[in-house]
Amino acid sequence: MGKAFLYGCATSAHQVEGGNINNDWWEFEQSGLIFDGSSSNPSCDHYHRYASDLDLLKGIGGNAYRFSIEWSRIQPVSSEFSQEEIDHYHQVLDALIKRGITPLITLHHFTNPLWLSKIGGWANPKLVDYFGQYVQKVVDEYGEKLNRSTGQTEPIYFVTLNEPSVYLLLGYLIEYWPPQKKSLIGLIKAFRNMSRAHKLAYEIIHKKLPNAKVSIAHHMSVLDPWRNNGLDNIAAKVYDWLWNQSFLNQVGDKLDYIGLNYYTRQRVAFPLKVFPTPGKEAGFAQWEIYPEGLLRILRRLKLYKLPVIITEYGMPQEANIAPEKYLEQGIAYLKQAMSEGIDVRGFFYWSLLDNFEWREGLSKRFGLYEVDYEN
Ligand code: IFM
Repeated sequence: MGKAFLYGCATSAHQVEGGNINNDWWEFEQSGLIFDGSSSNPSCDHYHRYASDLDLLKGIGGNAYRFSIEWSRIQPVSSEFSQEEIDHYHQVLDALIKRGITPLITLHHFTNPLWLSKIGGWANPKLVDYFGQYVQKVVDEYGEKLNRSTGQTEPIYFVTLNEPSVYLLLGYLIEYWPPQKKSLIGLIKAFRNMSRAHKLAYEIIHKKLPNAKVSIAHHMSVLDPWRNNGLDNIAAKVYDWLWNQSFLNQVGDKLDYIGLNYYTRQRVAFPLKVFPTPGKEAGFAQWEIYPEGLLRILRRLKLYKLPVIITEYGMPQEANIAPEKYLEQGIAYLKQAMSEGIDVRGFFYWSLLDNFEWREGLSKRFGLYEVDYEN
């Protein structure tokens, strides 16, 4: 892994860019399903303002930026890649390199090109090969530039899939996000196809870029039993395995590091009831503010004997604690983990800017920088 500790912020294309009208989320937004009636267009207009946004990151001392390439931009239809959009991300990479900011590139952050959702999305095994073709295109297009910028000695960082377990739960079990399914069979198929897609992408990236470091951004929560009794303990262990471990273990042999997205702790009661600690529900997401959970999760990850990059850490703004306090506490726990010998190589705050918080819309804010959407 690289010499410098990666220290920066994360965003995702659909949440910040504006104008992503060829994916399944845009279609979902058009059906009036966003709670505050907002939409992802233009959001922060990062598509046009990325350079000044990167100056903001640089201005607070960031040396790394996690962002995603929007698949539906560069491959708007199955038979065609858009050179214009490919060039856009060339420009974003140039802007990062010019500022001395290390990119960490996410290849899939929840959105799918419409032409893929129309053929059944991730439940369709064809997605694995399509994802492979897209990843091949990305490394063919940007590989040389990335290699040159690292002098072929420093790593080139990739996240293949952002939070597959969140995607699978919300999209295939509780009908909260597209594709709004409630199907255990669909979920199992999508789980399998996503893990196969990660493994294929891992091989494709390494073949082209031997210096690459590839992982997923895995959402993990502390899951404590509600009461200290046998049944709640068993329920917590079962849910912990499903939520925190199943996908990670499935792809564990094809990870160069663990990308960890950490936000909160939840309680688990028998038979499988999951809820925030009563009285500690904070902000719209009802997430308990529990920064020490970061240390607890990092200690657990020692088991995998892989370096860790914290690919997201953040909190909703109305959670009754100042974000700078929450950030300070997170960094203190991170330092504690490192002093215990846990190999953490980077920390990305979610998020650089307020942005489109999926079904909760623009009014739910996570940014270090506040965005005035009217201007
Ligand atoms: O906004 C999301 C992001 O897309 C994935 N991780 C959690 C964030 C906050 O909910």
